Amino acid sequence: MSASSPETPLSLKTPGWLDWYENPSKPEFRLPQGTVDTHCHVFGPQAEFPFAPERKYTPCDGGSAELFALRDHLGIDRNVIVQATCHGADNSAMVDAVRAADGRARGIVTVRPDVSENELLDLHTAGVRGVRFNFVRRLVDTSPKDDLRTIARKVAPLGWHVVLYFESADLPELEGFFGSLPTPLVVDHMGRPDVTRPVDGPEFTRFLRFVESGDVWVKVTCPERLSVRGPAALAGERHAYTDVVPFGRRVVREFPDRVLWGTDWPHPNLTDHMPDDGLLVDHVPHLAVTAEEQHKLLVANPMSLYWPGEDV
Ligand code: 0GY
Repeated sequence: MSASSPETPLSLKTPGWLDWYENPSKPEFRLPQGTVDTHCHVFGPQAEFPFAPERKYTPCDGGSAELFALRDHLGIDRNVIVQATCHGADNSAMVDAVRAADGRARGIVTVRPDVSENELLDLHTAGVRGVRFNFVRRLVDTSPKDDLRTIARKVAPLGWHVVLYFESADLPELEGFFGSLPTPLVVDHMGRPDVTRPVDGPEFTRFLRFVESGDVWVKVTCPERLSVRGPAALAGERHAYTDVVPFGRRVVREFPDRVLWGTDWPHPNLTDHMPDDGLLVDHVPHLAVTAEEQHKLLVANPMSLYWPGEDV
């Protein structure tokens, strides 16, 4: 469906594009056995899986081989591979990666409202368990609610969930729509809080009340994307993105059974630095401070959502 012909010229990366970190450090924090990275992507490789014409950026390649190498390096067991917007609604790179993981990955797709039942069944068989709705304006042109409602109605019978990506300022406008969807909801990156605002202020509190209002799960992901302070740590310490910690910590404390963790590799659209993925793992024990919280965040919660009934 998407293989490029030998004549297809490869597109150049978006100017200023930051490539993923080549030699990530070994984390000090040992991830528990069975850890699931619930938010990562694959980019191409472009020669095999061309990027979508409607994309808003052209990334470097980041295929399944590199993703699985990182998985093994960090001590992760399984991945949930989320369709990246640079591939539009052509899920073939992501599905190919899920298949290559041989049972150790699940997928989240982007589909159009006219997707057929048979296409959805094929995706389910391949390992897909959710669909992503993206409301971030720099990534997608439109997100028509009627189309999204149609998609949600089609995937609900498969037991899938909807992954939501939005900016925190848009939650008041979107909340009613989210609440009307017939599936569990999984929110990317804690709803992208402005971490310069108080963690107990009205904006983040509103987000937490939204989480409380239904079957809503939260990815406590992307400190590197949300941080204003950045990766600077005290000399000799491996604790980066400290300004994001109170937000992640509050979510884990209030909803220990509905939080998920992930790397966001290969980290699309970062502009000031590319994180050392080893440091992202060392961020985890600041969010989930007890062994019980860590096991829920990293193993039990994602297993119940993506591999229900399966033992680690
Ligand atoms: C993320 C965040 C971003 C991009 C995408 O699919 C994507 O292109 O998800 C972003 O630019 O904030 O979750 O990887």
